[in-house]
Amino acid sequence: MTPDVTPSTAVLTDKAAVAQLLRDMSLLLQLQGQSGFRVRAYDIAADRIANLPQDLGAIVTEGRLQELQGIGPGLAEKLTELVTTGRMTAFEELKAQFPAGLLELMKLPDVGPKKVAALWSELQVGSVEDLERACKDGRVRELKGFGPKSEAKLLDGIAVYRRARGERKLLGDALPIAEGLLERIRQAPGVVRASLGGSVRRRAETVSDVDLIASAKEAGPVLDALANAPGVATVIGKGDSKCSVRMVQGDLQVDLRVLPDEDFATALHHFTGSKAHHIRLRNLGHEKGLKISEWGVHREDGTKVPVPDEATLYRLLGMQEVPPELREDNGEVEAARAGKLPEDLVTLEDVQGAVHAHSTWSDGRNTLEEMARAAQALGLKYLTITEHSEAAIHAGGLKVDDLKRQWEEIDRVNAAVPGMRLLKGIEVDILESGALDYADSVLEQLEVVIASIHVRHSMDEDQMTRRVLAALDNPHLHILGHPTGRLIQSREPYALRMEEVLERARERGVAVEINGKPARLDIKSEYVRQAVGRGVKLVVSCDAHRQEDLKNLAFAVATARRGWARKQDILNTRSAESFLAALRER
Ligand code: DGT
Ligand code: CA
Ligand code: ZN
Repeated sequence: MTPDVTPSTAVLTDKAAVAQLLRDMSLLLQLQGQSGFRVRAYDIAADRIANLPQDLGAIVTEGRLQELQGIGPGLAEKLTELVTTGRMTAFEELKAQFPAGLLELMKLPDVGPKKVAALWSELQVGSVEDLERACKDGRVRELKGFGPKSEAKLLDGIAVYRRARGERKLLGDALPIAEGLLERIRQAPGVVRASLGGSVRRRAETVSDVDLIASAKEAGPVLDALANAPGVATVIGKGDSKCSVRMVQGDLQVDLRVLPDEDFATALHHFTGSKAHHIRLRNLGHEKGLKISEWGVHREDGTKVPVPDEATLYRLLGMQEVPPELREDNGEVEAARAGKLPEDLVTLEDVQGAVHAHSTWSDGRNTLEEMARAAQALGLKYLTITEHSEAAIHAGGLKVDDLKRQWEEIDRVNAAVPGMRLLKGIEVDILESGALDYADSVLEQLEVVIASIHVRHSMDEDQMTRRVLAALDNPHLHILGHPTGRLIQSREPYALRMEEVLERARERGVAVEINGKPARLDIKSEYVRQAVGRGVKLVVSCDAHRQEDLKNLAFAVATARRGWARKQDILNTRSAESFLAALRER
């Protein structure tokens, strides 16, 4: 592939993925026997990119890579190629000189470039499978620096790695890749319609893969568009109507199915799932003499019922159309049959202001003005600035004096960016006692007070519930932040009696946050539904620590929808004035 020299649009902007490729490049150079500056330059650049506060795509398209320390003209050219095309020719050429599975060895725990180099040059170990065999045959212990113990450790490491590889991916990692590919598929020759399917379309918290569905007279060129897409690591399989690939980024598998347009709606519906939702619909169809399957809807005599869109399918079954986020067999089928499904679930377009943002005043990467302009660019009217409070030392928590200087800066930015309003807020720590980290005399001066727990997660259920209830009793509190403290796949929620917390929030008129950070999604959709049922006020938040994080709002909205929240349930769908008033209603 020839490098695209005009840096037009960026296709691979994930900093972690780019940094990983640079580290792989460094390893391959070492395996080739090179050392010194050339090798180190890739590692230095990898660190630079991984820790870059700005948007990588913008830096590349604006030709500003060389302004970064440690990135010279040669590397800048290669990086530009990588970011704008998804490939780096120099890397591809070097990689072709080694077995395909060699780089994968680096992903094993405690395996670095030195070990990979020894295993490859001494034992011709070129893949995880080779290494497993070599360990089991007792050949690895013969190498200098390895012994029987290292063989056992490597085998354990392989088991850990294989388990992790089977793990589900965060929606926040998969969705941008899926949307990029969908855009490409839509532009492929002959495509009539195309959509996301599966758990990604349902906006599940985690997904095992990406499902794409498209319609076209001829499937071939559409399947090719996926197989040749930038960022594809391997084509796993390709047939007449289906193509599966694995992406460089996140090791993510993507399946595309292409059908004639008359089958699009039923196929899309089938591959959107969930399976549990389908089973219910199939049974309903059966009662009406209709057979619903992957292949469409058929009458008992075998004739096909035309189904131009999903709405038609639901109409045939005598029910309201169910939005994809609700298709989990959690009562949506009964509600849709009774005509009781909410038709005004909150949408991203409904949201007027973003809640929960940090700036360089605490642990954020962008200035207040940068955050304000980025929020405006997304069409928002206001942004709640909520830095950490004094107790959050590691997150750059603000002292009361800092806070006053920050308000002056907020006034300045508000004057400089017309049409955008930064609200003066705080994310105040809930201390162990349940007291808030600032005195009431400070809290009462703030426009928005969010309170969250950041330390002492491991109290027992009674203690933790008392702690949160005490915080909710503070008359200056407006919003309870990330209420359960979970991090998806890495930290369990605190032990907490959520029903009591939601009930107290309702009594006190405190809103509960739906945090949109993809690893948090806190509260989760099941609790959103409970909160809506109890009449608890809710906000959707971005928990932004840099300007790109403002997009997290979309994940908060998805979680809200999965919890059946309507526009009226979410306070930041209102204007700034009305939002502030609603936070103060008791
Ligand atoms: P995932 O990939 O685990 O995150 O979740 P899904 O829902 O995307 O599942 P996936 O990719 O295995 O299949 C996509 C959809 O295809 C699924 O939601 C429903 C449909 N489907 C797959 N296998 C079956 C099946 O055995 N029976 C029925 N009724 N539908 C299926
Ligand atoms: Ca799937
Ligand atoms: Zn927080």
